This record gives sequence, structure tokens and C-alpha cells, in this order.
Amino acid sequence: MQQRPAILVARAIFPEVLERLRQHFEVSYNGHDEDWSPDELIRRLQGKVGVLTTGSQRIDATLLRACPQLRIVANMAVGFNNFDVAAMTAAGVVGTNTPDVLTETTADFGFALLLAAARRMVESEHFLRAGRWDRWAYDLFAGQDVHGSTLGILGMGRIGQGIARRGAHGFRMRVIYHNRSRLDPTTEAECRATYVSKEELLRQADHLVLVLPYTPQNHHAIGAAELAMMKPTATLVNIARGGIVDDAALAQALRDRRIAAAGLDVFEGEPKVHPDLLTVPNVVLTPHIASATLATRLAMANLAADNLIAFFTRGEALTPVNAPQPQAGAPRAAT
Ligand code: 8YV
Repeated sequence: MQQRPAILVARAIFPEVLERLRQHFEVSYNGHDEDWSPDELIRRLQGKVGVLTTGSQRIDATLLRACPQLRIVANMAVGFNNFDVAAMTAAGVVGTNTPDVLTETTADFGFALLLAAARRMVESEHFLRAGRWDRWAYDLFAGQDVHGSTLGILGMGRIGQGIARRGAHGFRMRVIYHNRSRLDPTTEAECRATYVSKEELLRQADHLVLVLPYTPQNHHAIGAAELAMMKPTATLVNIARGGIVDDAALAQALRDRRIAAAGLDVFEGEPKVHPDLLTVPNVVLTPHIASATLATRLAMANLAADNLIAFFTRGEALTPVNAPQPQAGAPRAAT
């Protein structure tokens, strides 16, 4: 009998997905919610031709050099800033992500954070739980309207478009966006979104949602200078990646009320959170859960598994992020 390909699942995942993988592969498994160190990951990858990762395992040239048998890395995430794509392509290793299956769930959460921050839901809930609510007041936790306001979106991929549709159609918002490239006119019309410069976006948005991928060029794309351009009544929401926002500058801007509120699901250096953010009241903080419904996380895990299965059975991954030579199916040159 032909030996089944050996793969590694680098983090705990749904048992039913693990079971599916076991029908196709010899599976080694990190059953914990903790990442192995880079050295340990390399050690565990010896002899493995595929790996299922989440967004926090770095796949770089050092790892690729040390794991010459590796041919595919299937990320259980739409973002793949943990991949050095150029190094993977050069090494002949395919990377895959999980687009589409999380779009609507993540857009829902972005909107939830926007509403929670703009309407001060968490701050007021803490106040109530602390037993401090003893009277009605005309301005008690008065926030900012969401309906009918101007929604700004930085990064207009699938999730950005999901946020735009919710804002335009559900909340009758005027939607403006900035992106590396302008959307085609049909998609712009569907989203009722108008393309503006980044500076116009910052100046005009009542609520600004960040949905752009993390790249070194986007590092601190929102820092003190950008925050200073925003309206003092504005809300900032980050469901993209930590490092896009300068968290220290944001904490200062929130403390000084240079902007009104923020909702953050991602943080630079997470799961650590900048201590200054923990002490400002006008920010809603969540632990990177925008895609976290059981149905969506299961769909993400299944898509990552399907990528591994398709690659080894049909020679082609379903949602690759690169197209290395030699093509899928051919062995990598021994290094
Ligand atoms: C993941 C995400 O949960 O898909 C992404 O890019 O940020 C989240 O949905 C996280 O990256 C873990 O893989």
C-alpha cells in the first residue's frame, strides 16, 4: 500500500476536521492552543509535506530551508501576513488561505464593534454592573449616531465591501473608501461607495473601519498624524491586523478625546495588548474574534483541510495565494 502523505496540524482544531484529515494523511497534531516556538515548529515539520497553520505561525526562508520536504502551507485564515510569500514561491511551496467563508461573519463583527464603540455600549455596561446607575440624565452615555452618518472604509476587499453594504443599505450611511486600487463601477454601485484619497477619508469619515491587509508598507498606517486628521467625534474600528494602528498613539488620542471612540479586535504583538489601551474607557477591546462563529470557524478549518486534500489528490490547491514553480505535485528540489 502506498504511504499516505505526512502532514502536521500546528494548532488545535475541530475534531471532525482532524478526523477528515486522518482519512487522507498521516497526521501529527499539536492539540494545544499554543504555538510551538519557531525551532520546535521546524523540528515537528521534519518529514512533513504539508502543514495546517493559523495566522500566528511564521513561514519564512529559515523554516523553508530547514524543511525541504514541505510543499504546501494551508493557513486557517484569510490574512496571510505570517507567510513570506516571496520565499515560499522561490522555495516552490504553495500557500493557501480561507477567503469568502468568513466575509459576512467578519463584516457583522466589524459593524458590531462600530455600534458598540459609537454608542458606548461597553463603557455604559461596566458603569451599570458597577452599581453606579442611580438616575437618568439627558447626556448619560450619549454617543454618536451611526445611521445616516459617513462611513469610511480603508481597504476595500471582500470584507470591506461587506461592511459597505451593511452601512449603505441597512443604516443609510454615505460610504466613502480608500484602497490600493479603485473598485470597478458595478461593485462601487452595489456598495454605494465613493472612492476618495486617504486624507479625505480620514477627514470626512464619522466612523472609520480598517480592513486592509498588513504589509510592511501598512505598518502604523494610522498613527498620530492620521488620528489628528480625524473628526473629534469619530469612531475608529480595526478588524484588520495589529500593527496597522499605532496603539500607543491611539490610546493617547482616545484619552485626549482627539477622537471619540474606538473598537479594536486586533493588536500589535497580540495576545499582548498595549497597557495604555486597557486604561482608556472609550475603547471596546475584543480578543481577535471577528471571524469567530462556530459555523464560520468550522468552514475555515474545512477549507484549509480541503486545500491540503485537493493539493495531494488532484495536484492543485483550491485557494492558493501564490503560484510557485515547480507546479504542485512535483517534488521540491532536494536542498
Ligand atoms: C483568524 C483572521 O481567526 O482570517 C483571518 O485573517 O484574522 C482570523 O479570522 C486568525 O487569523 C487565526 O488564524
